[in-house]
Amino acid sequence: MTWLTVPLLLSGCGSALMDPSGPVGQGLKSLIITAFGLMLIVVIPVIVMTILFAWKYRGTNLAAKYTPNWEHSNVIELFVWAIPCVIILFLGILTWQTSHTYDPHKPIASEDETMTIDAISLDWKWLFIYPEQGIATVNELAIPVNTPVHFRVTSGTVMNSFMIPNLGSQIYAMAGMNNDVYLEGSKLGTFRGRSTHYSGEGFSEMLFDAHVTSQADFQAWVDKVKQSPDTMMFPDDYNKLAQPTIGAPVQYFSQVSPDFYGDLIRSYKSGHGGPQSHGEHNQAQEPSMPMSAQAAE
Ligand SMILES: [Cu+2]
Repeated sequence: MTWLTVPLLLSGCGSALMDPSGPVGQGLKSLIITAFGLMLIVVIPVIVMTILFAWKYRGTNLAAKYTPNWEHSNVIELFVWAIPCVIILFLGILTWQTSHTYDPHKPIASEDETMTIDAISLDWKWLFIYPEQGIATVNELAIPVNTPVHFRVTSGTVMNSFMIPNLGSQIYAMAGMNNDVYLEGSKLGTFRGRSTHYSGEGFSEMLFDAHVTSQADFQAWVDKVKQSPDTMMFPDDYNKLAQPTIGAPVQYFSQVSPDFYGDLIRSYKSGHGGPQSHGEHNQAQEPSMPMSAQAAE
């Protein structure tokens, strides 16, 4: 029974992870599978030997050699130390390299231009701002296929975590902070996105659909959003939207404030003297700098 349920459980929680739809997701999948295989090099022989030894040295097997004073074997020591050491070394190198290749803050190399989308977590919904298109949506995302997307991620409330499992890396959303993640969809389709960090009552319905569309369909979608009578101006429209709701419907906004994302982040800094007091970075456009880039400077 246990042996049957394990793969079922794995397939249940790993389906999106094991069925990636973008380059980041594919890289993470191959890391998981390679690491899993390497670890099985230790696990499988141990399981086999446990059964074999128990069988061979059972009390009723009078043919087995009885050596009550045996205590050391160089050959066994060599195997039980050398093989795991080599595997750990190899796993370490592989994980180090993959983690840096798929660093969430690292732009995706592509001939196509990277587009920017702001993802803002609220209680309990996602607000997406498209600064280049001048539109905003709640709980619905559309991105053109094979286009790298730079998600700037922040929160209007407590800490959340932005993730579209099919596309790859998750990243934390924190109020007053600018985090970012680069993702790309290489297959057409609709993928489930969510917060992966518990944030209270309405958390379980804090879900959105991410549509990876053709360029033409993306343009049609933008035009559709642009027909909405609603706007998303900071801070008035935002404050209304930010009221906690559970299971919020998809909403479209045909206009957004020019620097909505920057305004939202700066609103958290006013507590200690406004953006000017942040002089050590010397960045007028601070919110557009990812955390990693600030640290690197
Ligand atoms: Cu942070």
